[in-house]
Amino acid sequence: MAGRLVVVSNRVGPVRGATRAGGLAVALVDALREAGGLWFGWSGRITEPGAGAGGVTEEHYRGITTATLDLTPDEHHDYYNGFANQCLWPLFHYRIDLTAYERRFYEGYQRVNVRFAQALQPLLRPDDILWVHDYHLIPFAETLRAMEQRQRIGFFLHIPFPSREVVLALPHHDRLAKSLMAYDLIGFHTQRDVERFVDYMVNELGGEFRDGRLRAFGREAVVKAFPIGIDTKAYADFVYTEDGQRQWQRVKSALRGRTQIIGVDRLDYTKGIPERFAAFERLLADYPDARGRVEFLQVAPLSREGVNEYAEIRSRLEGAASRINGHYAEVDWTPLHYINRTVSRRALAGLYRASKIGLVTPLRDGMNLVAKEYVAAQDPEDPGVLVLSRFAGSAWQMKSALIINPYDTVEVAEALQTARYMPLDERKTRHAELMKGLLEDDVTHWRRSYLQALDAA
Ligand code: ADQ
Repeated sequence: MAGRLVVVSNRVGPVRGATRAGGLAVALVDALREAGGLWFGWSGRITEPGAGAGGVTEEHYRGITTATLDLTPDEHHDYYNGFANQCLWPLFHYRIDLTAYERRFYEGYQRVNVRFAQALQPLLRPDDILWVHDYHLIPFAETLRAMEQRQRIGFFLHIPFPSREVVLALPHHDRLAKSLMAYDLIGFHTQRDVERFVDYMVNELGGEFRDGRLRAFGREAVVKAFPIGIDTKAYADFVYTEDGQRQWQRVKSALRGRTQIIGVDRLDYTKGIPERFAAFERLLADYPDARGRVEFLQVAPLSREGVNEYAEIRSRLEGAASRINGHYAEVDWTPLHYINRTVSRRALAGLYRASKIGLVTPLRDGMNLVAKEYVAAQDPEDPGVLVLSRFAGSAWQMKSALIINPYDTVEVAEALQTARYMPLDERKTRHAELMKGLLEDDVTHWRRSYLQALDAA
């Protein structure tokens, strides 16, 4: 790649060693390290206007520069909680019923994109290559283009692109579509997302699509799927770290030979956690041999607490958990363990390893990295079984999992029962097939292929 890499995302994560949180943050930091680069976005802080919210804070660490801005309370309300998380997020996950559209959200969204672009512009060099991430920043490139910036700029959407009828419910959808066309490369997780995007652009907005290139609004962009992966090798090694081993041993001895099912998600209504609880309840109701022998551990740290729907789903799950335990628990057996804390990545690997079944049931998900982490953490000689929603992007790659419809609790309960009794040979075969895919399409492959395509776009 020729120039310096500039990554732009809503939130800039920590770049120093052990504190690096999610898989995406790690992937981006690695990309920036490889080429040396700049990471630009929100600091995570909310500051009153005039109290420093306007300025850029620059930090340097091992060849990576981070440049961050604070949001004002209004910006945070309208842009982040409002348009991004109460409008685009639910809509793109097919939850029109939860989509709150307010004119001021949209205006705040545009305003923050302009302010971010204005703040980045003086830091840019003519041969930089920009990689902009996710639904918070759709208008970003168009704003930069209006400031005569001619660098190569790519966009990657981490959430699903919904079908045309759903997009049409969004006021100003065509305005946003036009903004997207200011990018040179528009990347999605799956070929299905590409197809839905192209269908919308061509059949609704009169675009033309040929040989992977989309023409619309007098502009041209390459449109392509780049399924994100995890750092598969490193993840498999997490199990053998001190934290991983400690967690694994701790759970194993607490289980006393029982089978553990595990679910791990940010607490979000797209992840299908209530449906998952219901499927587990069905397992206990329909298969009495599971009672006393199976436990379900759900780890779901709270997220986006400023948005109402997140408080609602939280109390709904607390109710369901206590109902299930109230009905089925014995003095020496608690069927459902529900934890709202974040666990370190290494400890999480230990939890996955101790769980004979990974239960991943989003109602819609761009990709879902938990499914991949669960498989990577298994013992190849005695692996657990992944039960995976057909509505996760990862289901298109992970065909050797037990693929289910998360709305059909009877089907999910059956899959859990199948997983419980799956013979070792079959578990090993499925796991080997899944691992082969995870090792080939890992996170390094994802970012290299994206950046190559951007370079060539
Ligand atoms: P998310 O919606 O956050 O990401 P996901 O892909 O599952 O969903 O990633 C979650 C990450 O958070 C995983 O790495 C997981 O280990 C971690 N995590 C979850 N719960 C945790 C806990 N209790 N403790 C510690 N870590 C925890 C969005 C899209 C996805 C897409 C990703 C990447 O919604 O569809 O896969 O971006 O593109």
